[in-house]
Amino acid sequence: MADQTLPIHGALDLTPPRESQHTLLDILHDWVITVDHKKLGLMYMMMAIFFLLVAGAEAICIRIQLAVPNNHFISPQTFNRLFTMHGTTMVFLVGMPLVFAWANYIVPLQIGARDMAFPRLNAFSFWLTFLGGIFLYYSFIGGPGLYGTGSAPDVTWWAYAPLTAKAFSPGHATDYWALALIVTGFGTIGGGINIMATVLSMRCKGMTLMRMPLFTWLMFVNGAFVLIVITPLTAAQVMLLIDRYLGGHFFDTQAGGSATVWMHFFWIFGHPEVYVLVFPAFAIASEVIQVFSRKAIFGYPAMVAAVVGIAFVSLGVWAHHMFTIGMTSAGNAFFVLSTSLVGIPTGIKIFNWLATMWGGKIRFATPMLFCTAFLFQFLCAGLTGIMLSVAPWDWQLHSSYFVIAHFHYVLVGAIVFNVFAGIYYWFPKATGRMMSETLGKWHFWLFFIGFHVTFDTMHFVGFEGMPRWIYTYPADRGWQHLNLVVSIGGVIQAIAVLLFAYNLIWSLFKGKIAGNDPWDAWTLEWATSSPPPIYNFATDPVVRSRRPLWDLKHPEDPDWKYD
Ligand SMILES: [Cu+2]
Repeated sequence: MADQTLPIHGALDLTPPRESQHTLLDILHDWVITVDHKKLGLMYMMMAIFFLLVAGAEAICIRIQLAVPNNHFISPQTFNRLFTMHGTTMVFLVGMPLVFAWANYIVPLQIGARDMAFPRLNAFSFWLTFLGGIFLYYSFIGGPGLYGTGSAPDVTWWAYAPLTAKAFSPGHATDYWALALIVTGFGTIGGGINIMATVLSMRCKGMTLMRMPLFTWLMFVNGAFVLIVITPLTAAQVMLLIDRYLGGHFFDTQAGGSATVWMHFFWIFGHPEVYVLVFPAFAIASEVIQVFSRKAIFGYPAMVAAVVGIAFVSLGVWAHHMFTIGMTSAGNAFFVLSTSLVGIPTGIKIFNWLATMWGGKIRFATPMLFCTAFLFQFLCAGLTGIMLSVAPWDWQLHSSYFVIAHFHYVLVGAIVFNVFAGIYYWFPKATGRMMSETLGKWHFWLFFIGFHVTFDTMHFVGFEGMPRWIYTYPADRGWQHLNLVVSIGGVIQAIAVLLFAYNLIWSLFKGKIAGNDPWDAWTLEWATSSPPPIYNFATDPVVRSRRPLWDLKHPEDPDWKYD
C-alpha cells in the first residue's frame, strides 16, 4: 500500500539556500565556476538556444538567396560558407549541447541523486563544448590574416575529400572546423562517461534499472552510444590535420590515399549521430505522452529493448549515404537491408507511444501538442528514410532537395518539436514559473504551419530535380514557385521561434508561479521544489515503482502496484 514512510515529501517544502549573489559580477562568477548539474544543464541549454538563433539566421539568409531565380542577395562564396556553418552549428552546437542539457538537468533528479557522478568532469565537458563553438565562429574573423578577409569553412558539414585538402582549401577555415569538432568531441565523450557513471552508481534506494524512467534509460543508452560514435569522427579529424600539416596522404587519391576512406569514417559517425540527437526527443516524448495521457507507458520493456536495438542496428547502416559511389551489389544489398531493419524497433516505439495515448485522458497543453506533431512527423520522416534506403531510389534522388527535406523532417519535425515540448514541460521545474500557454499555442501553430509549408514543399522541389548546394538557378527550370513557398515557410518558422524566445524571457519574470508539481506528474524531479535546492533532495528518496510520485499521490489508482 501507499507507504507513509516514503520520504519523498521530506524534500517538498525546502527552499534553496540563499547564495551570496550581490552584483552581476558575483552572479556571473557563480555560473562560471559552478559544478552543479542543474546550472551546467541550463548553461548547455542557453548555449543551444543561442546557436539555434544563429544557425536559424544562417538558414534564413540561404532561403532569401533561393527564394527567386537568378538572385544575388549574397555571393556564391558566402552561400557555401552559410550552408556549411548552418549544418555544423545545428549538429554540434545545438543538437549535442541539447543532449547534455537534458541529461544534466533531469537525470540526477529522476534517479534521486544529488549530482552527476563526476561534477568537475561535467563542468570541464561543458567548457570544452563551448570552446569548440568559439573556435568554429572565430573562423569568420580569423581567416587568412587575423583582420583579413574573414572566411568560415565552406566544405559542407561533412567536408568530403578532396575539398578539405590544402590545395583546395587554403587558409585556416577548414582547420577551425576540424579543431572545433575535435574539441567539442572531447566534451561529448566526457559527458557520455558522466551520464553512464551517474546512472550506474548514483540511483537512489529501490530505483532498479527496470524501474528507471524511460527518459533516464534513453539518456543512459545515449551516454554509452556517444563513446562509440564520436571516436571515428575524432580519428578522422586527426588524420585530416595530418594530411594538411604533416605531409600525410590519408585522403589524397593522387598519392595513394582514398577519398572514400573519409566518407566511411565520417558516416560511421554521421548516421548514428542522428540517433544521438533523436534519443533526447524520444526521451521527452516518453515522459510527456504518459503524463498528458494519464496512462503509464505501454510496453515499457519493449521500449527499453527498442532503443538498445536502434542503437545497435544504426552502427551498421552508414554506407546508405554512399550508394552512388559504386559499391558492389552485395555491399548495396547489405546496407539496404540493414537500413530497413531500423524500421522495426522504431515502429515498436511509435506504436507504443500511440498505444499509450489510446483511451487516455489526453490534455493538449503545449508540451503535448508538440509531442503529438512529433509522432506524425517522425513517422513521415521514417517513411521517406525507408524510401531513400532503397538503393535505386537513392540513385535518383541522391543530393537532391528530397534528401534535405527528409533529414529536416527528422531534425526539425522530430527533434526540434520535442525540444520545444521538453522546454515547456520542464521550464516550471527549472525556474519555478510556468511558461505562457497562450504564447505557447501561438508558437506551436505558427511553427507547425511554417514547418509544413517549408519541408512538405521541399520534397517536391527534390522530385523536380533541384540539386542541393546550388547557389542560384535559372527561371526556366520550374523551380521558382516551389522555392518561394519554401522560403515563406522559413520566415513563418523564424517568427514562431522569436515568439518562443519572447515567451522564455516573459515567463521567466512574469510567468504564473508553478509550485512543485504543476502537471500532476510521475517522476522524482517533481517531488522536490521548483527550482530544486542545490542538494536536490533533503533526504534520499526510496522508490517502489516505475512512477514513484504518481503512485504516492494516487493510491486508489487501479494500476497501482509496486513493479
Ligand atoms: Cu544515415
